[in-house]
Amino acid sequence: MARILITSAIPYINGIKHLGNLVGSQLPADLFARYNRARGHEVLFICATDEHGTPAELAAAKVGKPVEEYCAEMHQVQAEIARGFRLSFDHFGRSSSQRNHRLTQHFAGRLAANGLIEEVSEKQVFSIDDNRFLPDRYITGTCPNCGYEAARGDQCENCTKQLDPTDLINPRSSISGSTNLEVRETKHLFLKQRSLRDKLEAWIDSKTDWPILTTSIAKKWLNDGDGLQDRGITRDLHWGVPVKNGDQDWPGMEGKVFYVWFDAPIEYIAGTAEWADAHGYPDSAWERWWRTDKGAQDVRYVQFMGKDNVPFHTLSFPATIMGSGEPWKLVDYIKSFNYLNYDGGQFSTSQGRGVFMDQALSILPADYWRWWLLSHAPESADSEFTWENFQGSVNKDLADVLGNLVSRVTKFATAKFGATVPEGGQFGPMETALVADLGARIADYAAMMEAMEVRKAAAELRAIWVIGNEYLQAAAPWTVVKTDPDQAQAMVRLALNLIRVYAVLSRPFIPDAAEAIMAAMGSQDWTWPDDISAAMRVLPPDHAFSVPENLFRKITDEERVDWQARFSGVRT
Ligand code: B3M
Ligand code: ZN
Repeated sequence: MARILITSAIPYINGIKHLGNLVGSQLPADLFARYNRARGHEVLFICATDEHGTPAELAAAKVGKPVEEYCAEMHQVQAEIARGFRLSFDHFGRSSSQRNHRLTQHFAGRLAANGLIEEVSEKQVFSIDDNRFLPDRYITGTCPNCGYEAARGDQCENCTKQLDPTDLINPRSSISGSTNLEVRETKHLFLKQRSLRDKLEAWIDSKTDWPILTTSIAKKWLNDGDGLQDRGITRDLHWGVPVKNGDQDWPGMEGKVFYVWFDAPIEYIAGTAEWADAHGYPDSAWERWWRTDKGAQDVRYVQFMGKDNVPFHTLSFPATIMGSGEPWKLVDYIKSFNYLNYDGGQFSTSQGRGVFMDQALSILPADYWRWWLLSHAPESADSEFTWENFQGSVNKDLADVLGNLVSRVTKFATAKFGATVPEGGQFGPMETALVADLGARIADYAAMMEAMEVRKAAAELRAIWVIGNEYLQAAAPWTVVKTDPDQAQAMVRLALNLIRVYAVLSRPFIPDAAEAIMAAMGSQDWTWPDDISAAMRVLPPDHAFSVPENLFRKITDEERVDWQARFSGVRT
């Protein structure tokens, strides 16, 4: 039994995530967690909401709520939707927790003690009417290059020129529109990542088994242009982790907070501590996952994220960990994803384009989405959601292949032999061949799951469903029953056992359907079919089963057209 720590990138608090966010981190992480639990490993799966930063402050202001209250509410909303998608987090924490405050301050203190923090004075735009410093992208003005009037302080959207806020003509605050701005001097802490560059490079080079998507992004940031830059880890904001050196005040840093990307990954650790607190466990319970001096040397730690998050996880967060000089666990494997596009364009949170997690659940059960998203995960390249493709996959894979097999077998068996597993006959050559084929395919499926090849694993699972259908087609118990009822009984007995095995194998992808199938089989035996011959005899003669109701329904053309229209515009 191995010990596996799994984290998913923690979603921002402001707003509900779309399906592209889901398939790029939380959902494949859940698949991997469920698979490893099914194999009997000790799994800890941690996620959280990422609550700090200007977007959270502004979203709260927009709805007229104190930011603490807004975050508490949105955390509940996101937790509820995660439950709806059956994301099996052991803990869904909050980066605003006291645990994260203390750990973030602790790490900053360690980095300072190790000479890795520099205090830098900068000039930044201050909005007198908003009474705050403005991050570059919250300053709007006319582009000096193309004359576009709504250019942002970091970049002009129109001509793509990178800008400095002081380049803008007629600059104004994007928050209030106020032009009452001035440039003020402010002091910030910088993490001297540059001095950790060689160590980081050696570490990344040692990860020869990582996906190319992950290492290529890391390498690009290590080597491009001037190479790895030192990084400001504090901000002039009100909402965040107050800047402290461990539990001591940091002179000159009063009223400032840590940058959201400094504290967010630390929440992986803090979230694990929150998990222990929630269960009343001592600190040793979470430290054995994170401290290599306290048990975590045996842990395999895997992270899941979209490609835009890779630099922070391959460079910045490891720099924090390494720079602390303490024996914290570094990630062992980073599974990253490309983007999922939506019907000819991009999903966009800011523009409300695409299907969002709450909307998805309001029209169809979680399993339908889980199956489509995972079987089309954007691994080797970006992938695209279209309603036609979604309808096709759900109707074929789930309804025609899996659902149809289950209902056909259980209905036929009930009609001919009653609602218990029939006892007659012996397995013949056809059954022996199926069992052998299954054994080989289950091994392939397991290998793909272990390698986190999500699409290939889905394809293997589908192939396992298909060979069951092919067997039934060839064996044709509904014909055989007329001439050799004993033989038909043996076929049905095998098929019922096959259905239970399908429940076990399919559960990481489609947990609700798998549980419904298992319940219909009158079993709770979720043992992985390592010994496939034995697995095909788990339901003995006379064992009672039932016909599961409405496992999957088909998506009609009418629905498809309706949804396509409904989700074509912009969410308000
Ligand atoms: N919240 C960005 C995102 O949701 C960010 C991830 C943090 S992971 C520590 O894509
Ligand atoms: Zn421009």
